[in-house]
Amino acid sequence: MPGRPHRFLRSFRSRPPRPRHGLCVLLGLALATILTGPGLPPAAAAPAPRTASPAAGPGTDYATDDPFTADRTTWWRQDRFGMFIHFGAYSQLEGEYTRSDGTVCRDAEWIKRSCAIPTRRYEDVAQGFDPSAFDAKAIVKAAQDAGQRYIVITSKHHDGYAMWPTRQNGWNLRDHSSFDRRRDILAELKSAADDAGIKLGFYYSIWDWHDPDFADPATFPKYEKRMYAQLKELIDGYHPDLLWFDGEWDTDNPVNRWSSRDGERLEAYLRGLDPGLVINNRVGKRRVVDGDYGTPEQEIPDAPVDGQLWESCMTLNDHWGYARYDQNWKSPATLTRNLLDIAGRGGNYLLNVGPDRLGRVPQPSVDRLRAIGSWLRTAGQGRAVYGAGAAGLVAEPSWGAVSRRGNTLYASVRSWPAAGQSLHLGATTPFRVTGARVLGSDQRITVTEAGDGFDLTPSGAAPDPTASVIALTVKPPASAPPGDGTGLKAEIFANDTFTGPPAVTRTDPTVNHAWRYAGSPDPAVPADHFGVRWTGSLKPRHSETYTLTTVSDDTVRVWIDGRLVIDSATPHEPRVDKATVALRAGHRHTLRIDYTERTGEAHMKLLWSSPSQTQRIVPRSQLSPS
Ligand code: FHN
Repeated sequence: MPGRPHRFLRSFRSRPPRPRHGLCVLLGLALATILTGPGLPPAAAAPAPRTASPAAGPGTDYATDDPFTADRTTWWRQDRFGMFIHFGAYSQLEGEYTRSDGTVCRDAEWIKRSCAIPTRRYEDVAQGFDPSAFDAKAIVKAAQDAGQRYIVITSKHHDGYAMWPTRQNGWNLRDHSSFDRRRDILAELKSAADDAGIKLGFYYSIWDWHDPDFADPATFPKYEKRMYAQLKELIDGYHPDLLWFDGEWDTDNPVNRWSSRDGERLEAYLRGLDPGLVINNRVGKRRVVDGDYGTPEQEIPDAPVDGQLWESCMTLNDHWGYARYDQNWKSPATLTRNLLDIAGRGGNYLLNVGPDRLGRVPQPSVDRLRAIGSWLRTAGQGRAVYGAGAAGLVAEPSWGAVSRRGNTLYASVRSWPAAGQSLHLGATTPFRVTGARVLGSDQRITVTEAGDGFDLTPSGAAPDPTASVIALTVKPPASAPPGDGTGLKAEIFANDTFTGPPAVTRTDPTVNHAWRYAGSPDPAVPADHFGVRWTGSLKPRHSETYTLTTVSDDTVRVWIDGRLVIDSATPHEPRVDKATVALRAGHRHTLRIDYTERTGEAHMKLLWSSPSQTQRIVPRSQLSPS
């Protein structure tokens, strides 16, 4: 019986749980109780069959912009640091449950499942839930004090308990608790966040342990209908800036059959409701083609993620939900350094708090968050994070992190050199340093060209034990002016062998397409068995080694100046391929891309990056059809 890995495998919790068999009997019992859940109000009429896709069909392209550069995602890419809040009926138990036989079982937001709490018993627990001390203004202030510029709160976790007065069932904070029925904590949080200029997102679990219609394929459409309706309630009622999906992975108890096709349909529905939404990749199957960004959990990628924006989510201790016994708090220095590592690799940091049963954020959490905020507010050190991103121009050093914001590199030094010693910074492309200063100190920094880069020699001690920031003003290598390109010539074949004349010939401004299951490049072209040949030239702005990245399903081959640089011709699921090519600023390099869709999903994106250029879809201005 699959489930979340056992405690000693806890570190794997951050990955979708894998089937496990040791808990079969126990969880089998839990399954029996889950399926005999509370009497629910009559379900809404059965929805359209799951295969229907509201907006799909040949000629549909779900890629509407490039998340790396879109106005829609600008706030998210600039803010960098957010607060995650895990708060729900499980919080009432504060991480501990005493079974009828007197044994004590511990977990947080998974406690119902981990401790096999009978549904009726869990419902009684929820009935006693009364987070009367929930103070939205205090929580928003804690986020502000931390320097967190967006908040994501669990609106519904796996236990299915809604934290707003949903009309889809009675399993929610308004209708099934001891809480003041006049209050709505999501509305309170939305109001406080708006007043503070902080963006608000909702976490929503697809996987639902409580809804009896979830587990059975025959009744899942009823659950799905309620899920769509709940999400519409959240969007219409609270206007969130972001939706953070979870519970999308294959698992049992109850069986979770969520598919990439389900995710395609849900994402299209949500973007139809609000085109401005930012949505994570767990709306689908946590892949590079799902949503706007990837979601590594309890870990930090060691470099910018290929093909997708990303956000690392992490706990302050060892639990997402509140667990009163868990005092294994990460230090403020570790947390601040995590944030700096993440910003230097172009990611976001979503750091979690778990309020207790009364709705109070634990003081150790508040203290750590405040310490991070204090570092960010000191001597303008926050400029190393907010609006900053991957440094590109330099290799990540062993002594700290380096982020870039405009023509300033922020070297956040954890291991300050001894007096007279230097820090080496390896350059990945030639550039000049025209200024250097230590934030929060008037000491001098001597910058000397050395080997593959520069030696930085401070004249004084580290001003900050957590990390001291050396701001380097740089003059990047000369670049060509923005191009006046119009895009690439696209020959679209109604077959996947490029046979005969193309069905459609046009100019595509970029190669940024998500046709998914039912879409295709043109209404005249079927959703399966088609091919696209893009030809023309690309004109880089920098004379550097570029990384060309494709995100493709089913096959792709790329030629630059007649040389095959990506050959991914075996049909595949959505995948990333890369090539490094030396390009010359202002020079037209010939480009050809042969892409085919066989059956199933269809995706094709061409991105690039270089030391001077962070990752993005190759822009129209740099592409020409000849
Ligand atoms: O199972 C959940 C877990 O409870 C928690 O919500 C994390 C944080 O996003 N996500 C899932 C585990 O990947």
